[in-house]
Amino acid sequence: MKKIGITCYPTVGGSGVIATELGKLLAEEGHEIHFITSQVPFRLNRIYSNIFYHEVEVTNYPVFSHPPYDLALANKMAEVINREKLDILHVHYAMPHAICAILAKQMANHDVKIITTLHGTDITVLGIDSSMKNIIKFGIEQSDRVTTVSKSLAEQTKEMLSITRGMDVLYNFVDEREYFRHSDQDLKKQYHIGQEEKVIIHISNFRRVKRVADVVHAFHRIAAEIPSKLLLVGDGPEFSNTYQLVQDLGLQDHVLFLGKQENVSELLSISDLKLLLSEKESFGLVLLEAMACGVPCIGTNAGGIPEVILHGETGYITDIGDIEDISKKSIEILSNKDIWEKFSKQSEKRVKVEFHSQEILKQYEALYDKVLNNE
Ligand code: GMT
Repeated sequence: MKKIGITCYPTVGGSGVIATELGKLLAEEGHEIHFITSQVPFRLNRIYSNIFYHEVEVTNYPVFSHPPYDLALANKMAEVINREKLDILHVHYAMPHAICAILAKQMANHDVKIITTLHGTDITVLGIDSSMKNIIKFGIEQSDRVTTVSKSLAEQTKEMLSITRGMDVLYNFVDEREYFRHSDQDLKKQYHIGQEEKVIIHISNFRRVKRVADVVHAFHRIAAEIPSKLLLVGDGPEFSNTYQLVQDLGLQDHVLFLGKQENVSELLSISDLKLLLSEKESFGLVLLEAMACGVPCIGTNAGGIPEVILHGETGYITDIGDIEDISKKSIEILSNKDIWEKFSKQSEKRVKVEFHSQEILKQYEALYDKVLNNE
């Protein structure tokens, strides 16, 4: 049994999901888990006797122009390392969590190993910002171990920040108890979608990098050929522009804006195709969620997406922004029952074989053993 501290952004998409689900799986294996975050992670939805939560409280005095979250976090980390005698502090995101962990390690009087998992945005967005580059590099170099969620992210990190140290690639995973194809098709009726209509789904935080407009443009062409509906799940900065585009293209009766949703496996289970057309995507956890529910995916040739979708086996990879190719390939999958069934089955199988949660859990546990044995 190990004592493991976990810090993540508790409300942010994929990285928060992976950090919390990993904490839950580790707790189920008997480890003692201490979440050190600003809010209870949103996926921590039940009581575990060996999961503890330590809230980072940020006090804002009038003399500070910005609340000192980073320092409050480092202080809390040091407090928890000392009091709970943590073996490992596993932080998700270099910025600022790895930096805070390094500071906390220096403040604490109990030895702890720091593991940093890179999820993407701190490298692909902040890594370009010269005011941040050096501190991100410092966080990566000073961590005891660094993991990335795809080979592509490891390569990009090395290239952009001139990192020479080794990094382990540990892929995203899903909880198979939640993500499987539910057979109840009643939801389709509830959304007034005809049984014969095809359902295309996109799930994201509607950031610019997700290129949701491409999803709508591709759907415009698909809907001209195949009776279908588009489910847009999530919310974010590009929501209003997307809404306007749907009106401008006259697609309002075919596009359902569902906002943020919790039980996406039920929505995925009524879906026939998933589109993720991002220009930056270190892995694409939403693809794995779809594949686990037997949904073929079309994704762009960006970041780690080609490590998740096998072109011509579980779905297709297209060039970023190539609407013609995306719609052509979508129509092929949706109109050919044999192709759809083959891709659907192979997607489910791929998730079970390559990304099984127990397998990824084993890889993290092996990494913890190595770091504690100074290997
Ligand atoms: O995709 C986002 O904008 C959210 C972001 C996050 O920080 O939670 O997701 C990142 O981490 C996920 C979990 O490792 C990956 O599956 C996503 O691909 C990655 N997002 C990007 O690289 C844009």
